[in-house]
Amino acid sequence: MPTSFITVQQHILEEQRRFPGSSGEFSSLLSGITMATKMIQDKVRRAGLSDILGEYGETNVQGERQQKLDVFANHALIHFLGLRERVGVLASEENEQPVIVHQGSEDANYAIVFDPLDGSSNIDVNVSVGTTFSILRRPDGVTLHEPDQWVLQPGSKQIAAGYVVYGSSTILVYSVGNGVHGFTLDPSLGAYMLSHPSMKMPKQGPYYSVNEAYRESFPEPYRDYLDRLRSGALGQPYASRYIGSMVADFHRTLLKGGVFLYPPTHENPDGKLRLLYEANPIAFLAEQAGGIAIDGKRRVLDIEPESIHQRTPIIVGSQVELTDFGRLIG
Ligand code: P6P
Repeated sequence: MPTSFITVQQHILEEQRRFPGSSGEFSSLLSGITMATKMIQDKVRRAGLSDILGEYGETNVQGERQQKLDVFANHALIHFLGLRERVGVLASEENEQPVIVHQGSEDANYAIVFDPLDGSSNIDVNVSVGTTFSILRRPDGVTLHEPDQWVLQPGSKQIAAGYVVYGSSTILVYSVGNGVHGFTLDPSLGAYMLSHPSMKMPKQGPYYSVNEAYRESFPEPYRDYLDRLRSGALGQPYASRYIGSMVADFHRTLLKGGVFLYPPTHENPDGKLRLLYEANPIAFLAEQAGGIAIDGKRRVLDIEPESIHQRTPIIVGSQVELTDFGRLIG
């Protein structure tokens, strides 16, 4: 059957045999993501036509001025994921503390961590934005009275992760640990249709992606690395591509290969991107697609988180570029 006739629901049903202890759980969890992101994309597509643009007038836990779409996206995800009785804890970029969903329910044994609208500062200028998510199983012996412990787990414990990029089309990319698969939203059907089965990151790519405005504040090995990419030392010339929206920059890297990096800077010495709901999901997908994701020293997925909103440097991309970086850093 052509891939275009396989919906994400059908695909999930086939995949969930591989979802640990699944009994329809994964399809229920992911349907919460698909429902919420269809509503988000509807608002994103019409942002200029309604009063959804602009600032909400409040500041979030990150100290960032909340865009109205941020708030809408956060509410949509909390609502639809909160309807799933197997979900016990939700943690969002927009909320300082985790949200306990099913107080006292013995059936609740999943936590979902998400950034409802990554790159939201780009909304007003019509640049791609995205939603990222990470699904974790409740650690043995942890109760709903310890919600932080549900989410403070290394990325290697993710049982599923993915993102939705709201770009020229709306694409959901996810993995349950059995490869990476992409689904394009068909607006006429209102369904995510399989469009990118078994995605594999090219072993080397034509692009490097970094905010070069901060070059002088990168640690020296990062500056040396960028010089190597530009000098042809990796056997080919590179072009620079930087959207300033992590999901879009990673999506291009996944499809075309190359490297996306957000190094330590003077302003963000621990990097800018958040470990739990930005770096971990894309690191999980990168590795599942044959790529590599490190924080400059170790696998992103091996980092033991200490706080929900902690940041990390990230260098993620193809085998050739990441192996070269590893040799440089030593
Ligand atoms: P800078 C968007 O605000 C974001 O969190 C990521 O989506 C993106 O990769 C990064 O920040 C861009 O940061 O400092 O280059 O503007």
